Amino acid sequence: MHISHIAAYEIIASGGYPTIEVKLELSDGSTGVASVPYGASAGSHEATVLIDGDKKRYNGNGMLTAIEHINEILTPVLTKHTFTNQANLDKTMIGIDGTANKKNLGGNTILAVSLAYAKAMASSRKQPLYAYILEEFELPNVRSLPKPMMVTIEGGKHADNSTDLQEFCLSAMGTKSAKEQVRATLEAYHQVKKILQKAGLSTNVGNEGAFAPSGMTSNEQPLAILTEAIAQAGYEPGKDIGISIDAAASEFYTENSYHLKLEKTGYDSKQMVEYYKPWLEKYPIVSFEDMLDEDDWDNWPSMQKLCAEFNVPLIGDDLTVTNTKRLKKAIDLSAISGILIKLNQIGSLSETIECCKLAQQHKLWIVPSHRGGGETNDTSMVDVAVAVGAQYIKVGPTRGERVSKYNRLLQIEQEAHA
Ligand code: 2PG
Ligand code: MG
Repeated sequence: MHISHIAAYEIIASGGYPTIEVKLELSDGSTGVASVPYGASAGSHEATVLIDGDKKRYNGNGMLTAIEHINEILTPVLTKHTFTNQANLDKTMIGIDGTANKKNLGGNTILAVSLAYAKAMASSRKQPLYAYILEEFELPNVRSLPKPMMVTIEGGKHADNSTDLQEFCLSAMGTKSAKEQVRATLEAYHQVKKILQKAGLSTNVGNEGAFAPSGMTSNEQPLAILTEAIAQAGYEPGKDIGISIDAAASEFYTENSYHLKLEKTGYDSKQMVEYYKPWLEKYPIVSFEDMLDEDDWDNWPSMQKLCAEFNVPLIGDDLTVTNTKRLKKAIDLSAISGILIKLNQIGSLSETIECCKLAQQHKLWIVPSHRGGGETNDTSMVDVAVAVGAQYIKVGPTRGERVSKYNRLLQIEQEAHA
């Protein structure tokens, strides 16, 4: 079987700028369509998102160069070869790019083709995407589905005038079905809205469809609101639903100091770790993510040590960027106990799965995630999560490009029972 045709074109992502969609056809007529997202608080060690830079189109954010790369550089090579597996195809594209961060072709360019190929192959084999991934990468078959880590209050780069910390999530707990987990987290989410309204705080939403209230008085306030909402929805905080935080701390770290506007103060790394400690004592915390800067390697191990005392996984995102090299370093330093997975951080399906496999070997939590800059309705991240036996998927609660992920999860569960 070989690739007979690749069509690449711009579509609009949730941030209002274009992204790439690819439709790929195999010689047996099977097709796969995939699109890729981009971040708002992207880590500086991520694969390059190739944009045109032509200020006359979309403020420089067009994708015509990426599309030209697909048409003129990748397609002539990819349609000439027959690939025996996914890794082979991805390696060929990575080789053509020839850089560590995919700066020539763009991680977005390579990933769009990589995922479209995976979907076409899954269709050719009459398999759901997650089953194709399981088989193709010889992954162990994990039976439990990932739980929702639902971004419910957002700030940082995702919303003006809200918290300094980027995300406060409702994370489902226990062993209920995905259907019940989604229901529980959404019921608590609706209570959050009521609590905000009662407190006179706005219920407008940010990039990821989570509430972005202005007028918050501290970065701790959302924790109290979420805890109250869980109980008001009739669930037990810390048993049925808990709270996950993504500080996205690189966004408020400059000149060796973490600047918290709401608290009108700045902290060094050690003080920052101390700042978080009472939250672990007081609230039903399920996980922490990027609580320190992406290059604050010296202090992540003490943050991890503190989290371990409370049995709370510390997840790397901007720190690790779905990159096996950075993950290895984090493991060697005992800096984390979980990893966020974003396919476009590394820029191909094979490298994403390689990273997940390393995380599995070290018994780290795996949490595939949506992106805050511009998402699409593509749901590949959910199939990846199911294939690698992820503990959670991190996705916002509302807006089409977010609920498409939860709906894919529900569909997978439904099909497994059919
Ligand atoms: C994060 C993500 C997703 P962004 O930091 O985890 O919520 O944000 O895509 O903007 O990097
Ligand atoms: Mg993050």
